[in-house]
Amino acid sequence: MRILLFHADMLEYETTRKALRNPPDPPGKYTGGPLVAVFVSVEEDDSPLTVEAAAGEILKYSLDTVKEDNIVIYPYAHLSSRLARPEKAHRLLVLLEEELNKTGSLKVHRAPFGWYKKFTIKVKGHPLSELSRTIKPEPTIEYEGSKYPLSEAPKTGAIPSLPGRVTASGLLLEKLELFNVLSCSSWWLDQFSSRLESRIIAVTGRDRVKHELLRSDHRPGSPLDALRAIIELLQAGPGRSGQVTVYRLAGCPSQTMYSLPIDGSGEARSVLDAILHRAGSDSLRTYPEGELRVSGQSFKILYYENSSGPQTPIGAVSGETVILGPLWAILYAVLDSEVSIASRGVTPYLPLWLHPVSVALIPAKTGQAEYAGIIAYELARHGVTTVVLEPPGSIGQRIRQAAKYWIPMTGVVGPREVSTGTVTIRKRWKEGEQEVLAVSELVEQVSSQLASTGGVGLRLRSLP
Ligand code: A3T
Repeated sequence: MRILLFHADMLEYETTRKALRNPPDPPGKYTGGPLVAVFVSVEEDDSPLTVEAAAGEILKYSLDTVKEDNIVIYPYAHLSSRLARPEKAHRLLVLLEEELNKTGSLKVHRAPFGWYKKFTIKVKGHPLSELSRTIKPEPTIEYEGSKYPLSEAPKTGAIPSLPGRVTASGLLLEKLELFNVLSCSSWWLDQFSSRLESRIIAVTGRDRVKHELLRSDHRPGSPLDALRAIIELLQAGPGRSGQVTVYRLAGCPSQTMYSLPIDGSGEARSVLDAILHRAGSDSLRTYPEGELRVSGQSFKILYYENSSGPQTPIGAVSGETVILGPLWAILYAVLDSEVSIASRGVTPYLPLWLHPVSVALIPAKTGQAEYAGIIAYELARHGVTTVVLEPPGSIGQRIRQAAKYWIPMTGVVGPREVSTGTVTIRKRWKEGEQEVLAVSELVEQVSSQLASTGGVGLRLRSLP
C-alpha cells in the first residue's frame, strides 16, 4: 500500500464522472479543513494486516506529528504500478476507515471510490506537511520490547524438540532436510504460517481475520501446554464469536495458533483436511479420555493419528470453537503424514498453496541466469514466490537441492528455452514427468492455483 499524507488547511473535491462501470460508492463532494488528507493506492499483495499497519502510520502522523483529528481517506490509483483490483481495493479502504474509527477520537471521511474527481488542496507547507509511505504487508512481531518485521525477527530456536510422544516416522523426520530447515529458521515458519492463514481465510470465506499478539513469558514446551495457555487467554478476553483469530506468541512464530468458529458448515474440518491433504479426515480424532479442563470448561483434544495410533495433539474442540495449533504441531502432522506416504515409495510433497517457495528456476549456465531472473520477476509480480538457483553446481545438483526443500515445481532453462520463450517444468506431484511451458502459461498455471490463497510473491536469490 502506498500513501501520501498531507497536512492541509483545506481540501475540496467533487466527483465528476464514473471511473469504473459500477462504482461501489455513490458520488459526492466535500469541503473541509484543517485536516490530514491521506491519498491511498491499494496494491496487489495488501491484506488486512497491511491495513492495520497503515492505520498505525496514519494515527501516528495525525495524532503525534501534526496533532490533527480530522482525516480524509482519498482513493488514489496513481501511486503504484501494482494496483489491487477495485473490489479488493475498496474492501481494504473500508477496513482502513473502520480501523481509524476504532479509536473513537477522530473524524474520518472516506472519499467515493471508483470516480474521477476534481480537487483542490491547500497544503500547510511546513516541513512535515507532506509525507509518503510505502506500507509493506509484512506483520511485525514484538520480541523483548522491540518491534521487528517478521522476516528480521531474531531467530529463536524455531521449533521445539519433539514432544514426549514421538511419531512413528519421527526419526525419519529429523533426517529430513526440510525438517531441519524448519527447526532452525523462523523465515520458513513465518511463511508456512502466513500460507496456512491465507488458506483458513480462503476456506472460511472470511476476510476479517483478527490477529492477537500475545505477550506472555510462557514458552510452552508441549502442544497441550500451548493449548492450555491459549484457552486461558481466550477465556480472559472478550467474546469473539464468529471470528477467526490468529494468535501469535511474541517472538515465537512456531507457537502461532488459530481459533475457528464452527458454524455448522464444517469449516474447521475442511481446513484440517486441506492441511493434511493426503491423509484424510480419518487421521484426525478426538478421544473420550483426551480432555483438557481449563477453568471448569472442557475441551476435547484433537489428535493427528497415523497407523501406529494417536500422535501429536493438533488442537482442541469445545462448543462452537476449534483451536488449531500450535503451528509446529500442525507441521509435524503434515510432514509425518507425507513421510509415511513416502515410506511406501511415493514422493512426498506439500500442496502448492502451503509451500513457502512455489518454483525453483535453474539456469543451465550463467548465460541463462538473466532469462531466469526475468521469469522470476514475472512470477513474483503475480504472487508466486520463486527462487533462482544459479551455478555453480551441475543442473542435477541444483535439481536435487530444490528437491531437498520439497519445492513443488522446478523449471530448467537452457539455450533452447531462451530461444523459444519457454521453461521445462517438473512438478513434484507428477513424478517422472516433465513439460515444456511458455512463460505465460507457467505464470497463468501457478498464479491461478495460488489465487484462492493469495500468494506472497517474493523473488529469492538463494534459499533462506
Ligand atoms: C482515482 N482519484 O484515482 N487503489 C486506490 N484506488 C483505486 C484502486 C486502488 N488499487 N483501484 C481503483 N480513482 N481505485 C481518482 C482520479 O481522479 C479507484 C480510485 O477511486 C480511482 C478509480 O477507482 C479508478 O481507478 C482518477
